[in-house]
Amino acid sequence: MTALRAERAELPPEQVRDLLRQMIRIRCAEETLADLYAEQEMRTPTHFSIGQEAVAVGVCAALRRDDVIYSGHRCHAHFLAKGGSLPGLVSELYGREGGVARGRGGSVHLAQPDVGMIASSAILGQTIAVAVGSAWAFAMDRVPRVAVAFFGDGAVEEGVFHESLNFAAVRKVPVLLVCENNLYSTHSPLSVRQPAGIAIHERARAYGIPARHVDGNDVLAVYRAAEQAVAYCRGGAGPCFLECATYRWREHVGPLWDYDRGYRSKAEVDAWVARCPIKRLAEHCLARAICTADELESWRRECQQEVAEAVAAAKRSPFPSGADILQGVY
Ligand SMILES: Cc1ncc(C[n+]2csc(CCOP(=O)(O)OP(=O)(O)O)c2C)c(N)n1
Repeated sequence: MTALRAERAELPPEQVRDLLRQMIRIRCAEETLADLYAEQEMRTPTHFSIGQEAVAVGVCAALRRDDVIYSGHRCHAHFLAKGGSLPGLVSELYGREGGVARGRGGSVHLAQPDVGMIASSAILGQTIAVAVGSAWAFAMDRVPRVAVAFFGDGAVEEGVFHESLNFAAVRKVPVLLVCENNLYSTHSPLSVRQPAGIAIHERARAYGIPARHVDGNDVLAVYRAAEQAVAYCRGGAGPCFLECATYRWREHVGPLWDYDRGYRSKAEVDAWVARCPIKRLAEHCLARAICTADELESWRRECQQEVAEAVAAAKRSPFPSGADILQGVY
């Protein structure tokens, strides 16, 4: 596809450092929350993105603040990468008034419209249609804004995925469709759910949508692909599709490691952990003197401090009062 071709221009060092810091921050937030989950103070089902940070960070780095994103149940990384409030996320998981949904939505309903994180929803595929609608509105208003839908490989099996791609292609709407292919839908591997020999991005091409397969654990590759795709959408040419190959390290929902459930092996998880997107970019940066080991360590400490403060603030924040619990319910 000429709209999406591989290019390997070097990014400015400051931008590479920023990508690395953002991934470290998201990892630190999620690992801390996963550790704290055992305290049973967070009562929301929680789908961690640990291992998948490069997709969120690489795509969102290619967006402008007034571009919008939509996500699904695994939305923490998308929310933070688009500039969502960390204390707002943490308080939401603790079910407190200080949360971005005032404690009423939990982990799968993160939204912060002022930074362009419009909605996330646990109903598979639902927000793909809404993202297409947003993008169509941008096209009708003739404003150079782009909408992004993040979704998993499981959402590709929903009817709404196909309706949305068809409509987006026909109307040439400026939507970037980002499939995070982590190989599993809950505990079912791709091989038992989708026909063999047809990659997900090839199905997008069947709708005439330019589509590319990207190493989703290489944030630089994701960023470059997203930059081209976003330019294509913004220019009015229509939708674009990225299939990002990645892997979730923890269980489908919850904080644990789960190689004992019979659907994947420890060897498989270990192989993906070895391809950690943060480790890869850190090694890249150290080898090119883009950052030092001391800087890496201080970024980690800063993130830990920031997350600790967000957790403390969440624990101080009140629970929603019963009196207005129905506010926001339609
Ligand atoms: C319409 C619908 N069907 C089924 C479910 C149950 N469900 C929740 S998450 C999930 C798996 C999703 O897999 P995928 O889209 O690949 O995302 P991942 O969890 O791997 O990030 C399923 C089947 C749902 N939430 N919505």
